[in-house]
Amino acid sequence: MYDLSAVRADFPVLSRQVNGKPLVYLDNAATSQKPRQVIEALVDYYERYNSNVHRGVHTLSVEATDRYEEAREKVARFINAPSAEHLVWVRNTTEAINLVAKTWAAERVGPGDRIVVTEMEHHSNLVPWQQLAKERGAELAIAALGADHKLDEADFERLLTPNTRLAAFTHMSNVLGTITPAKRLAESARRVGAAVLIDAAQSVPHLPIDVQDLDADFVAFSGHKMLAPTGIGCLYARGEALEQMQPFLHGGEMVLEVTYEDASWNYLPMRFEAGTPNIADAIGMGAAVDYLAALGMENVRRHEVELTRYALRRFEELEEAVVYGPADLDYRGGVVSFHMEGLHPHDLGQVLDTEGVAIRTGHHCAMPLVRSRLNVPATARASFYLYNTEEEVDALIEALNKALRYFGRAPRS
Ligand code: C6P
Repeated sequence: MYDLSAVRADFPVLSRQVNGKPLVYLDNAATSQKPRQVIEALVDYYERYNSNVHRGVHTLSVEATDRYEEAREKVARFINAPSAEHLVWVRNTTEAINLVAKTWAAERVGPGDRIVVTEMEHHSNLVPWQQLAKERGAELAIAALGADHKLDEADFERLLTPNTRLAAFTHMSNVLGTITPAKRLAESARRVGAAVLIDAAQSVPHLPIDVQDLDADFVAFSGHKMLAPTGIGCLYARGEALEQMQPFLHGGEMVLEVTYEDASWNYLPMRFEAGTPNIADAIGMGAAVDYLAALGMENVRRHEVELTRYALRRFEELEEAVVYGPADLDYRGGVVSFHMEGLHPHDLGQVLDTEGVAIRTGHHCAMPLVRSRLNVPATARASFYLYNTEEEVDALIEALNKALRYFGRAPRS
């Protein structure tokens, strides 16, 4: 295991106070905090070699290009992609999924075809498919969750018909923390000839990931949830899948030869990276995966399992709390969504903020799951990361008790 207090010392924001209390940051599923090493990588780029990439022969441009491409290689190694050519830089998971929907899928999904998703998708992995299905006269089939909030694998299998072109599913739910058996699901989808897209926004930051082992066609994730800056993310695509995709944006960098009449496309993955890219943040993402790799993703996962086990135990003390998500920690990440009887999550979030505790409240961009499946307008959600501690879980529980007293839901002690 790693030294938790040394890790915490790397994150400047963790030493700040909020409303006169030490910050307890439990909104990591929304975005993670950044270690000094990532912040310094950004400063270093802007102070020493700020320049455009793939364009200049001068020293700064060569340095920037080298660091930018090195970052791509680091991320490729981090997820065990066969090579960096399989990684397209995008802004975030949402853009990665839309890129597939607007290119690969738009050309392959037609009337009568089927796309399979699950009941727990984030809007980013639901709305693009819902809209594509509408445009193309295709059908969107939704695999159910079991009573335990794990994916009902039998239902998923049942929906995989020979006309299924794509199975697009989350690897970890941002609301329930549910981890899906992505490799098994991908194998099942392949058996009917469907392609596979994995929304790995919540899994790449928290679990060891091997995209070759998962054997998916597409894997989408965001840098900002894994210690990297905002505005940078990745689409991993299997070689054949990328080869088959037409570019989405046309312009500089994505072309090889241009005449007034026509143009030919650049090599992979640059074909999908039109215009000046987000150089600094890509380099920052390289620094982020260096940091995660040095800790070891098995250690990150182990730490979060123990913290989640502890949090779930402490939540049992709160009679008023309905906690969602699987009890089986093999199928659960560090996310605890809950509802307090008679208390609106938004009010709860505000009271917790006065105690320095940052959680997210709302539908978490998974409105159908929260409203139709969990049957509540919103939930409160605490989400953990590699730097969170049991003392912070205690602070959360204490703040919740305070909120209950404040709203007259518990005896004043
Ligand atoms: N979930 C949350 O608070 P972007 O915004 O593109 O980086 O990530 C979208 C996304 C896609 N899939 C899953 C499973 C996600 O959790 C998210 C982002 C954040 O839960 C912000 S809504």
